Amino acid sequence: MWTKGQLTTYREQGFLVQRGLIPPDQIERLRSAADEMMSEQDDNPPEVHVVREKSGPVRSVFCMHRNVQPFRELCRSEPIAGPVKQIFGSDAYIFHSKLNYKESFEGTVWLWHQDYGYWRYDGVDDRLASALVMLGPNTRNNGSIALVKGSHRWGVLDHYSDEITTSYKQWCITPEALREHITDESMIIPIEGDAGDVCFFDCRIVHGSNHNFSPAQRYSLIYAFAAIDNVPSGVENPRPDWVVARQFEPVTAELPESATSLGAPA
Ligand SMILES: O=C(O)CCC(=O)C(=O)O
Repeated sequence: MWTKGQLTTYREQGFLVQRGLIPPDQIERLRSAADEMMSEQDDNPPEVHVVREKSGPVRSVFCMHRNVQPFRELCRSEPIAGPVKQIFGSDAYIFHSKLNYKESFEGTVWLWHQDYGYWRYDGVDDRLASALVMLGPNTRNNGSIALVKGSHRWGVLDHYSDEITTSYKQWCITPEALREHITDESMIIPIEGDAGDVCFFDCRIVHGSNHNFSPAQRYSLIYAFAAIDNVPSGVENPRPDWVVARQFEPVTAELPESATSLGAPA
């Protein structure tokens, strides 16, 4: 559970990093399950969806939170679900989840974007937040995520659909909007860390990450949560279930009443 100060920092910056939140034995179980999902795909649960780089290695593994036990367990545990419920001031469900893997020397960029730049087309409002759990070292050289502090207050910037840069069709912020808003390199905050560190971030924060040009693989696990009553609606061509979960099971961490009344959601 967060203190009032942590919740205030999250609301001001649009993100909060907690070091060593997940213990090494749990990280070990997550890593083994992740490696299994990446290598033995024929046996994966049917909803688990793998996306590969153009050059072959796995880029993302979606939807392990439903039936792959270590992933299911983690997103419902107090260290992760507790702060999320405080952020929303309500219960939450998993909107989507993915392991973003970057193979050494081959893992590719995530261009600058705001998650809500495309999630808004899924028929949800902006009461969404993510928890990025590092399952190994995340460094500038292996392509750790970078965030622009305070950018969650900029509104939704102009996005376009990039289908050229990587193997994954991605909604990205236009270069014109980037030049207008990110006017100094010091605004970019690299989030480096080790296994067990977690970065919680707002769905409107501008973020991205670089190519992995190091010999070390990068493992980042991202759970995206939505407030329990923020369910997709009114969309003509809904995206598939592996990327927009349509199961609204509440996360189960129990919180005392005092935890959700710390401050009104932004
Ligand atoms: O894995 C990363 O480095 C960034 C991923 C990301 O921005 C996203 O999944 O929205």
